[in-house]
Amino acid sequence: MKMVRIVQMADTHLGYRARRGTISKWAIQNYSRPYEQELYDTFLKVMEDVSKIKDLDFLVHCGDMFHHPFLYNSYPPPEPARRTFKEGLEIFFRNTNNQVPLIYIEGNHGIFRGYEYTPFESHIKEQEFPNLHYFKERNLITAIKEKKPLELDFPTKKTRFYLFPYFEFKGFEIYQQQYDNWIETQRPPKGDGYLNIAIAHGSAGDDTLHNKVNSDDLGYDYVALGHEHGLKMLSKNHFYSGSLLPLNFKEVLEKQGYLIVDINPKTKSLNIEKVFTDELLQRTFTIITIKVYPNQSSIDLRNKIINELDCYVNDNGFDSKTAARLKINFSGEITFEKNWQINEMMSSIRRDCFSETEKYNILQLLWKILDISEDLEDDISAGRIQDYILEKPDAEFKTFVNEKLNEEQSNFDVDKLAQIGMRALKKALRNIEREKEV
Ligand SMILES: [Mn+2]
Repeated sequence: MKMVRIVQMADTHLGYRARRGTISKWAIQNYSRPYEQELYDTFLKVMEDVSKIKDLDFLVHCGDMFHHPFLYNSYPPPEPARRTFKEGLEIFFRNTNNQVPLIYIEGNHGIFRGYEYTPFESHIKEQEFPNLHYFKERNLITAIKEKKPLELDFPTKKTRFYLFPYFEFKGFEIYQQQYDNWIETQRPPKGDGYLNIAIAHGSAGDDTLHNKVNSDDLGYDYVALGHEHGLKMLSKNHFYSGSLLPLNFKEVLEKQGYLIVDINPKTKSLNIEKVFTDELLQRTFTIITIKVYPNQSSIDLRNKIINELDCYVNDNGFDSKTAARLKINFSGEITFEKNWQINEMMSSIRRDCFSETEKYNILQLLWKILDISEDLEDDISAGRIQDYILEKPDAEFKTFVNEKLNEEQSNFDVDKLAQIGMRALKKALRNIEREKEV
């Protein structure tokens, strides 16, 4: 029995540039920054490699092709990002002779909010790529309005895709209800011999993935996910492929890559091969830990830091292709004075590194000061904050709302209001957690 073979990739974030604490150097003068260029190179290599995979039936990209625009930043992707994207498509379709469909759903990055026009459309014409199947937020909204599924059928391969472009359906009650109703149209028919595959951009972690997609509720044979940047298995048939390379220091601790998914159309059994593209990284991208002691002299501490950075001294000096991205975590017992001293010292060391480009091969140098005493009290997890501030946030909030409404003698649905309040609280707690993550 011939397997159906799908390659899953996601979160390419073309146009991403490492900014904070980076040296002011280009990869190509006035064109691309060093890490930005490395992402382009990696993407093109991956498109080349993937297009040569034998017996490939589908290439699926689960969203966030471009990094910009994002949220309230409405700048389009930089020109090199759009060029790279187009080149990637050309490589793929040329090498596959236009025979392999590329299915793309939009994520939360690289979209002009509130506009129907997308960066995809601003750079390529759909008719140039007859086997590109592109689903944007607008397609989803139309499907919801018309109460129709958003799906793509390939009868000759007996394979059907259900598309879930990114959508903040939880932002407003009215959306959530409509989405809840609509999602039932995304339930595959039973026993028609098709493989049913979902493609979604979102995550349960930030409430952007519907519970029915996150679970086995709808009975898909495979769920290809984007949004989380680490390659990971969520369940036996739910996978994030992750980005191609880590973008920030948090992501350095994860793996990234793409997945070659083989599905047996009869038994629906899966065989999943992970291809780790983070191993293609040309530069050191790492977190260094330095322990600080209470009565350590500043000369001693300075030497320790310089010692670490000496690993990145290069005979040829700065090289945009291999220059390191470094973050130093200072831990130990750090007094207020020491804290100030470290900041001062690191600023001057970074200045030196960045001005001695004939010596240091460093692209980015960041630091973070973790105080031991802070570590002890730093567990601002949702659970903890609820413990400290409110014992039973929902009940106490309900009492509070009830009292207020009684005072005003107004007549609202207390349960509804309490629900809204709890949602606001949870959102606030998530924001606290996110701020911690840098
Ligand atoms: Mn995303």
